[in-house]
Amino acid sequence: MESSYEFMKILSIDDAKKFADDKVVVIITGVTGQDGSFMADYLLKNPHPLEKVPFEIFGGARRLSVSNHENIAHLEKDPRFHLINFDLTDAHSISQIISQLHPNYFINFAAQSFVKSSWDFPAQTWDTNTMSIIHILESIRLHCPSCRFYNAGSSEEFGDVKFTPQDENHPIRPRSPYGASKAAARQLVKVYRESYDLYAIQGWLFNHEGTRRGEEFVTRKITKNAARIMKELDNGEPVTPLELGNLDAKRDWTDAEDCVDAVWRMMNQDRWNILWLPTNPSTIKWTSDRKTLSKYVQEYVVSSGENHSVREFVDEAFRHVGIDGKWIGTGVDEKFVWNKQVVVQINPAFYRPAEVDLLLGNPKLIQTELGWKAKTTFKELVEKMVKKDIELVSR
Ligand code: NDP
Ligand code: GDR
Repeated sequence: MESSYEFMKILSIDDAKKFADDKVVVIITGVTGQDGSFMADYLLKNPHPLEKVPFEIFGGARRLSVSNHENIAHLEKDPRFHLINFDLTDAHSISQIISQLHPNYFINFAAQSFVKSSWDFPAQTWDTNTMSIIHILESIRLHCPSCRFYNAGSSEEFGDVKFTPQDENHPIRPRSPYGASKAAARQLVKVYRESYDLYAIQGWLFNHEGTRRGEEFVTRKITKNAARIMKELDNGEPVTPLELGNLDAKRDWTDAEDCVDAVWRMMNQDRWNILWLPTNPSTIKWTSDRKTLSKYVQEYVVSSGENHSVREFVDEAFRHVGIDGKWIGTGVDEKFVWNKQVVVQINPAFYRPAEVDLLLGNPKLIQTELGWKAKTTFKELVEKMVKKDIELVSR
């Protein structure tokens, strides 16, 4: 039976079960968001690394009053992709899905993912990002212990950084309720991995962006507004400046489409990890040797290994729309000016109660052990995002 929602069809668990039989079942939560939707695309394009059986992908989405299925609309007709009801704050929904569908992989991208909101909604951030991880881990332990679990960790866990670049040995020093929620989730994942031999891991992904990036995150905010301002100028209309907060913050921005490949490698380390594959290539099977797997699986830093300031991102994005502006002034009075028009200005409302000034990841371990490397350069990433926003604004 299908649900009555007007958006993409959402399967009941009973109907979903029929599709799950004898398949490699992958559950992707947060599938309406950036990473979840790119992960679904990636899996539908790539074969499973160890088994010849096809994937069946179940995307978890929560009910909202207004459709948010834009990122997955193109998957509606794919017979291997299904939507199911899922809410991280509802332990019952989590247990139903895991006990009934018996997933082989559970990839948790769902979260309250906006750092700035985490000061406004600290308890909701905690319930969504941390309490839920207990529910997922408990359900996996009880109903499906061979399921591989990935939880989306963050460079925000490093926060107030001690050394640069940050690698897997960097201490956890969060600066926001969001960072703290992910750091606590990491400890839970570790405890369950070690206590119950679960393949449960949480990578440290640094900022990653793309054409499906949420519009409140700074990169997408910049590319979207660069396209808007380009259009205003082309039409001879007055320009409404883009307002930003801290221009000095530096981030290691990677392409989200590159990052989902890294996540999949982390979830299949018996296929990709060059350190222990050669020692026992045929005996480590992905469902059969949980003890070995849980003992050896690693959590990796995933990043491009290069960082840029918000100011540099502005420069690059606006250059792509033909606005080669100049920065004038300092502090809250700093402005990006082109042809005597203010194009970007500061609004202190976008400052945060505590800032993470600089993040730069060291991706050496994942490069060496899993053969992953960011493919897209910073310039290519900005260009791709700007192009998409020009296309959207021109419709
Ligand atoms: P998005 O904000 O694009 O997506 C978040 C997803 O979580 C959305 O689909 C959202 O659904 C869903 N969600 C939020 N609350 C709930 C809930 N209570 N129940 C079910 N679903 C919920 O995030 P990204 O794709 O950018 O990030 C994916 C994950 O990776 C997140 O956990 C994030 O914290 C983490 N991360 C992201 C990084 C990045 O740079 N992108 C870097 C490091 C970590 P809805 O549409 O209904 O709101
Ligand atoms: P971040 O991403 O907090 O790093 O979290 P965001 O794009 O929101 O901020 C990056 C930096 O830009 C500065 N900034 C602004 N940020 C926003 N959003 N809006 C502005 O107007 C603005 N002006 C300056 C911020 O202060 C900050 O320093 C992202 C999310 O995807 C998390 O889920 C993820 O865990 C981390 O990246 C790694």
